[in-house]
Formats: sequence, structure tokens, C-alpha cells
Amino acid sequence: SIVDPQLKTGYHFQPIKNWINGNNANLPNLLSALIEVELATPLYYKGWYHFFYQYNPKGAVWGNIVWAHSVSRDLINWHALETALKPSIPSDQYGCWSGSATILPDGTPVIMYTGVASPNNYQVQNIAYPKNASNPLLREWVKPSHINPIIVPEGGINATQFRDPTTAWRAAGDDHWRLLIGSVAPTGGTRGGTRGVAYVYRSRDFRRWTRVRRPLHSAPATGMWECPDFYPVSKDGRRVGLETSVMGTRVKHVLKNSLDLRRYDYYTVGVYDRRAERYVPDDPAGDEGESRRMRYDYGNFYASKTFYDPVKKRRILWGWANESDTAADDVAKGWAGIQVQKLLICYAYMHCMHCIYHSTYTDILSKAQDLLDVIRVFVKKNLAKLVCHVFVYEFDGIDQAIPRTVWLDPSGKQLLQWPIEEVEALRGKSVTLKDKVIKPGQHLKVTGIQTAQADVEVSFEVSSLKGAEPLDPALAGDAERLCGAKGADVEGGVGPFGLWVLASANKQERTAVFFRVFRAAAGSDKPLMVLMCTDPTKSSLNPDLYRPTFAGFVDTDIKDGKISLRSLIDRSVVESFGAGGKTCILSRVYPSLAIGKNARIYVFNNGKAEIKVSRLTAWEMKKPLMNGS
Ligand code: DQQ
Repeated sequence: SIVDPQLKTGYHFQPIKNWINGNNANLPNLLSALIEVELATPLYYKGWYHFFYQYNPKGAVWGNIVWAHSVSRDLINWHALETALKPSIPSDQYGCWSGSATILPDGTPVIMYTGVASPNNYQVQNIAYPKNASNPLLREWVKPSHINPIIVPEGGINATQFRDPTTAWRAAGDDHWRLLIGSVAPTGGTRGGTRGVAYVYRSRDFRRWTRVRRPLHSAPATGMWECPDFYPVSKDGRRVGLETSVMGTRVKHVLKNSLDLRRYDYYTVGVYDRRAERYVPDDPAGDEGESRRMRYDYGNFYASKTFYDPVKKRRILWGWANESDTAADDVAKGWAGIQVQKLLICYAYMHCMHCIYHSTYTDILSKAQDLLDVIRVFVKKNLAKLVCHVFVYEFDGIDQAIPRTVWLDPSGKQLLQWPIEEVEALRGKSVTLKDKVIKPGQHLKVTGIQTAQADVEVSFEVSSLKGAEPLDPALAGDAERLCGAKGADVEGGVGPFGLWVLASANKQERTAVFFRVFRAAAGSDKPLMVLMCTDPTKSSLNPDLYRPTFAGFVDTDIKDGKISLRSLIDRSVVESFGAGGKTCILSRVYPSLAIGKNARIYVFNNGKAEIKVSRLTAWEMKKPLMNGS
């Protein structure tokens, strides 16, 4: 395969087996591996967790999106089943896109999903029922063609931007189901609208749905709201999750959208008024401008969905590391250049050989013409993206993040996220460090375990915050730019301090996950700002990789000088949780030396202030017995 197989993640969910194997890497097979893998919907039913995700098994060009299906007893060991939904009725003949499951009062699940009903992406919503609800594996789903499509775009809605129905909810005591469908407000003229909206649809029988005139919510300059999610969280600040229909004074609601603009997942916390069918964010600034919006994850994390797990009464968030096009694009283009030429030659050769044996010269020319047409189509259909998907898949670049429990921070202003406790079952050998002082410019190696697949929890204490450097007001609103300007190797006042993970022996390669404390400008509502960063600029000697720094501010006043960090390291994925899950960053890195047993972890301090590791524990992480395929 193209890359070191040791970069394939070990304990993150693996989509179905790779479609490309060396010997049949001819054009159709390569291109057929195009997959837009991403989450469609998770659900729990009769002892099994179900995970449906999208891919395109035969896409010479983008299309035919189906729902792959895996099941698990513990959210860690996954068993792949046959495809659950694939194009089969007029209202989904061009693709079964994202949607959600709802557990009906009689306990059976129903799936509402977007069907693509025309070659130019006309979107409608379809309903699917389990063929045999008594089988907990929910292997087969039926979609009665006489009732589908069940919701169609009307009233001026932009039919190519109308998708991704949410799980439905029904208030106790009233008899209407509701669900949301993401869209973008129609505007005059051809230019696509930029006001993202979530329309509410209501139904008494889950069959006939009518749109509420006003959207549940909308926000300017956000573009299409993909994969919306809307759910209650308990104000009691406990980790308890709430079933989607729970309402009342003891809950807040969370509205989340995936914004195609930046390929990030954003959310706000607010109040749902079920009579007016309206949602009002507590902080209206949460809808405006990149800098004030809260994100689930400040790294690569997209098209996420939550579901309520009745077994452990928790809400679980599933996201996928959308190795964004730019990420693999650069590499894919390089790769594409080599591979596609090779493949074209081989394809043309095959054709030529075929033609020579079976036809005349003119046929060869026409075959070559076909080939050029095929390439022309791919280029039109954004070949780079196409190949980058293939490439990324080859890289296993399409990985699910570890499922996260999500709940409301006691402050009521934001969510907290933490890896599900089941992942701790994969912990093996560990090492613990206590009360280690790291002087300015010093670092400390964590020895005694393999760390290419590891789970690290560390508590830091800063001796004094006095030396915190001033925050450049021009960068105060843009954590990513700030981290790009002041990366892990730029000396600071208090910090940068944190971990170098997937580090090579001579530290030539290392991915830094760290904190940096800034003194805000006078008059700011908070005197200190804590930045959390993942800086992969030195993550790989491979020259042509895209290595974005990811960053978010951590809402903590760190007045006691204490802050914690947890990182799940998995060969080419680094998932980090700052301050107990207040700020999360998922990053993909592709080291060339720090692979397998050559990967190391260091604690480092490039700030003028001394820091102390009051406690660090690192565990080796085992591979699950069954992993998705
Ligand atoms: N991809 C899906 C859509 C969704 C988008 C199609 C999110 O349903 O809006 O595969 O990346």
C-alpha cells in the first residue's frame, strides 16, 4: 500500500476493508474505492449498538451513497454487517444520504434519511423500517415505496440544500413528533443563500409531516446547515444524558450544525420553546463570527451525531476525522499524479491490448477517447477530491473519533466531552510520573511503555502566572492563527508546555499538544486566556504533507495554576481533551520515523515559567479484538 501500514489506526473504528489492493489497482477499482465515509446515524437496540456510515462502493463518480452497518456490544469491538440502505426506490436512486434513527414508543427504531431523487441532487426525505424488528441486529431495512418520499422540499425551499433529518422528539403530553431538516434560506437570484436554517417538521403518526412556517432557528452567513442535531442536556451538571424528548426547566437544549463553509461542527446552548417551535441560544454571539462560535472539536471533526444510550443513561457523540480535502489533497495530488498516470497507462494498455486482439485501430483511438472522457469527467467532478478520498482511505484517513460522552458543564455555558469509559478496557501496561518539575527549555521522556497506541492523562501545575505574555488583540479572536504564529517552539511566558507525542528518538519528528497562557488586554472580561493547541508542523519528515495547527481557547481562569490534559494517541490520530473535556482537538499526523516502537512521548516546557507535572499516567492501548471490518 502507499503508506506504512503501521500508520493505520489500531483502536479507532475502521470503516470497511480497504477496496484497493495492489494487484488490481486499475482505474475502475481505484475509483470505485471512492468513499465518502462519514457518520449517518448511531443507535442502541436490544443489547446492540448500531453504527451506520456512508460510503460509495461503486462510485466511478461521486454517487450511489449507501449506509454501511456495523454493530457492537461495547462500542469498542465492532462487527461489520451487510449494507443497511442502498439506492433502490425512485426517491433515493441517486444516493442514501445522512439521516437519523428514532426509537418509537413501541420500542422499534425507524430511520428517516435523505434520498437523492435526481442526478442533480434533488433531495427528499424517506423513511425505513426494520424488516424484522425482533432481530436485534437490524440487518435488513425496508422502505415502503408507496409512502416514500415522506417529506419533499416545498414552499420555495432550495431542493439541493434540504437534508439530514434529525432524531425526532415528542413532548410528554402532546401528540406531535418533531424533527429538524437542515437547509439554507432561499434568496433571490441564483447565488446560494448564506443564512443557514433548521426547519421543523411535525407529525402525529410519523407518516404525514408538515413544515412549521418559521424555522426553529437560523443564522446569517453560515451557509448550509448539514447534519443538524438537537437534544436536551441536564442543568444539574452531572454526566447524565437525557432522552431526546425530555423537556422542562431542568434542561437546556443544544443545537449543532456542520457548516460546509469550514467543515467544522458548531453548537450553541439555549432554550427550546416548544409552543412557538423556536430555539434561542443563550449567547447570541454564538451564532455570529467564527471567533465566538463554540465547536465540539477544534481539529478535524465533522458531520457528527449524538444518540441517547439508555443502558448507561448517557448521550454519546460520534464524529469522524474528516481528513479535510486540503489535508490529503496536497498529498493526493502528488500521489494522484503518480498513481493516476500509472493507472491510466495500465488502463490504456489494457484497452490497447484488448483492442489489438479484438478490434481495429479506430477502436483503440475511440477507447483512448473514452478514457480521456472518463478523466475529463473526473477532473470536472474534482478528481483531486476523488483521489484524495481514495488516498485518504488508503491512509485510513477516514477514521471515526473515539465515541465521547457529552454533557453540560456546571457553568451551563458549554458542553464537556470525554472518551467513553469503555475505551479504558483497552488500557494495558502503564507508567506513572509524580511531582516532576520541568524547568524552562527542558523536557522529560516518558519511558517504559510503547506509545504509538497510548492513552495519557497529565495534570500540570504552573509555579506562577505572573510571566504570562500579553495577548495580541489582533489574534485574540482567532486561536488557530494565534497558534500558527506562536507554535510549540516559540518561547513564551507561561507555556507553551505540554506533550510531544509520536516523537522520534531524536525528536526530529514530534506532534506537540500544549497550553499557553496569555494576559488579556486591560479591560477584558477575563484577565488570563488559556490557549490549547495541537501543533503538527514537526509531525513528519514527509515533505508534502499538509500540517495545520489546530487550536481553541480553554474557558478556565487557571487561577490556581492547575490544568489537565488527556491525549488518545493512535499511530496517525491524536485526540486531545483539555481541562477535563472543555476543549477537544482531533488531529491526523503521518510520521515517517515515529512509528510503532519508535514512537515516544515527552513532557516539554518552552515557557519562562517553571511547570510541574503533579501526575502523569500513560497506558499502552491494545487493539480491539474486532474492529469494524
Ligand atoms: N454528506 C452527506 C450529506 C451531508 C454531508 C452525504 C455531510 O447528507 O449533508 O454523504 O458531509
